This record gives sequence, structure tokens and C-alpha cells, in this order.
Amino acid sequence: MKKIPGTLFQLGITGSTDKGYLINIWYRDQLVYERANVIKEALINEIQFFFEGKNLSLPRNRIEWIVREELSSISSGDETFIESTVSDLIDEFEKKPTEEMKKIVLIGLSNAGKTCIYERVFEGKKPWELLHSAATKGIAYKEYEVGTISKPMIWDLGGQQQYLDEYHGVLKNNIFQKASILLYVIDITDSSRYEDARKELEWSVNQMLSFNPGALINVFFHKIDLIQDKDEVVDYLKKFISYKISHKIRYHTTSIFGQSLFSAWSEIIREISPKTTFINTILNSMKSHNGIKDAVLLEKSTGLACGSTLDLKEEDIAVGMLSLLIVTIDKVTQEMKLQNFKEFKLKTDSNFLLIDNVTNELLLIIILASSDYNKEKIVEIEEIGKQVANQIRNLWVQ
Ligand SMILES: Nc1nc2c(ncn2[C@@H]2O[C@H](COP(=O)(O)OP(=O)(O)OP(=O)(O)O)[C@@H](O)[C@H]2O)c(=O)[nH]1
Ligand SMILES: [Mg+2]
Repeated sequence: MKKIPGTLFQLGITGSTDKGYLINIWYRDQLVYERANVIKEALINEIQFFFEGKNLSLPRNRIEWIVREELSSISSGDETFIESTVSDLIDEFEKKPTEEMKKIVLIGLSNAGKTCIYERVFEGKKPWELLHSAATKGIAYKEYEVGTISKPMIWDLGGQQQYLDEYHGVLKNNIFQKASILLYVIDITDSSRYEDARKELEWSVNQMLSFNPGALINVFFHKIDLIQDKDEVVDYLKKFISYKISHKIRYHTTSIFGQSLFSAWSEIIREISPKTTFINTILNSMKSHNGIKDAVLLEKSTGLACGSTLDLKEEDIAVGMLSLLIVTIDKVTQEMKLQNFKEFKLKTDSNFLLIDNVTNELLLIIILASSDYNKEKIVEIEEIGKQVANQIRNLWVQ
């Protein structure tokens, strides 16, 4: 029995191909529909008729998907890992409000680069527009909606000493209460203040965890573009700042130049969005299909990856390149008046990408395992891409 996403109905299918199937539909745990001896091919239509009779138009692909889920749990006896994860996730997802607001606290010493980080990613400013950034006075509070994926609420805390003193006093509660993520920014070029940065980090982590035990702690080693021996400096600094902290810290080396900030943010945004967990499961099950190497769901406006099957090391480079590619395509297509393209194919000697327009905000990029597939194979993968794009789109149909 499966809950039908976006409704209060549940669907159950039992039986087998030779004896016919039994469809049951419940509304809030009450059986409202029962039909026996249905052949496999008629299952989807029967269910669709039922909903149409109730004046409820449920997208057909959503029904197809649920039926497939139900059938796979009958035929295999045991649900496979991926199937059970998907259905667990649907339940989990249904319980949570979709646009859950998450509070992110962006903190660190003065001049670390916090405001630039924010403006680079979420306001789309170019590096050269950020070079004369002014010190933040107190707390700047901003909300941002990531392609309707999630709604982070970002608190950018001015890092000058007078403000830090206030945070340590009465403002503490306001700042850390109900926060989900701590982003601590360290100017990696400012070694004379490593010790101060360490103390402030320890304090912030303690506060964050005492208010929110499940919070995620992220440290940005920022302005990495100015550092020569990156690995050595980063290794040293990791040990130096964290020796008194037992909680897990995620480290990111970032700069307003290049793509590192985008992949760091992608990772963070994904962790806070219930939809992304779901998207990643869909993308991963798509990856298990023969011929597909990887898949990425990219937000057009920011170039952030809202979901991805790439491992993090590859992702840094791939997402950067893909964003660049998308910007270029967007520019070209606008000139060609083709803004509303549905899909795109891109072939080079070593790569083959299929790009699907999922929504106005989101692109699905499929990286094929080989650039030498024949036409039928491409058509087959395109078809999977369309189904997956539909599944993702349906996450927004409530
Ligand atoms: N080279 C380099 N400079 C950066 C980078 N990010 C920020 N900066 C510079 O660092 C300075 C401070 O940046 P801000 O973002 O204002 O710093 P902040 O942490 O918000 O400072 P407060 O608001 O005072 O706490 C600015 O002059 C930026 O141009 C980076 O990635 N590389
Ligand atoms: Mg600032």
C-alpha cells in the first residue's frame, strides 16, 4: 500500500499477472474503491478513471510511477533497496511542509568574506563587483528561495569586534535559536588572526549545538585564490582550528573567483531540503540504468546543483562547467529566440550530454556513459530522461 503523493489517498495492488490484480484505494484509511481481476495493462487506466470520477486529475505519470512501485514490491517479494528507500522517502516527504524555512547562520571574523560569499551566490554579483564590499553593520538578514527547492534564511553577521561582543551577550538566543546550519568563514590569508578565528569558531559551534543538537557545521576556508601551497595550509588549519571540537565539521575551500563557492553551496542547500533527498534518489535510480553515467539537476538562475549523482570531487569541476555551458546556451538560445527549448543534445569527442528543461528554473542534465551510442540507444535514454523530468516536476504538483 502506498500513499499517493499530494493526496490523502492510498493505493494497494495485490495479485499476479496470471490471476489478475486487485486494486484497492483508501481515503484516510477508509476503503473507497475495490476492483478485482484487472489485467496488468489496465491498471493505470482503472486508477485514472477512479480519480477522474472524483474530479481529481492526477498526472498520469504519477499514477504510472506508483503502480510500478506497487508491482515491483509484489513481483520481487522483497522490495529492493532503492524501491523501499523511494517509498520511505515519499512518506517522509509528505509529512514535512514542502517549503520548510531553514535558518543559516553565516559568521566569522571581520573581513573574512561572508557578505561577498552571500552576494556572489545568491545575488549573482560578479567577483569584480565585490572587491569594495563594505563591512556589515550588525546583522543582515536575507531570505532566498533556491528554485523553490528550499527557502534558506541567511543571517549574515557583521564580524567587527563590537558586534561579536553583542552576539556573545543578549543576542545569542536570537541568533542561534532554530538554526539548521552554521557557516563559519575564515580568511585563510589572515594567519595573524587564526587564533582569534579558532576561539570564535569554538564558541559558535558550542552555541549552535546547544540550541540545535542536530545542526550541520560548515567551515569555509575562504580567499583560497590567494594561497600558494593550498593543501599544506588547509591541512594545517583544519587541525589547528578543530582540535577542541569533537562534532563533525565539513570543510570547504572557497573563493569568489571560480566555481568552488557554487559547489559548496550546492552541497549545503541539498542537505537542508527535503525535496533534494527525494531528487537524489530519483537521479540515483536513473543512474543505475545502463548507458547513463551521471545525472545532475541544475538550477538555472544560480547554477547550483539541486541534486546530483556525481561524487563531490568530480562535482566541483562538472557543476562549474555545466553552469557555464547553461549560461552560454541560454545566451545563444535567447539570440535565436528559442528560450523555451525542451531538450538539447551536446556531443563532443569524449562526452555526450542530454539536457532536459524540467521547469523554468530547473534543468536535468544526463551524462551518457559513452559518446558512441546509436540512435535507438539515445532515444531510449531520452525517454528515461523525460520520465525522470516528469517525476521531478511532479514534486511541485501538490
Ligand atoms: N581575494 C579574495 N578576496 C575576497 C574574497 N572574498 C571576499 N574578498 C574580499 O574580502 C573583503 C571583505 O569581504 P566581506 O564579504 O565584506 O567580508 P565580511 O566577512 O562580510 O566582513 P564583515 O561584514 O566586516 O564581517 C572584501 O574586500 C572582498 O573583496 C575571495 O574569495 N578572494
Ligand atoms: Mg559583511
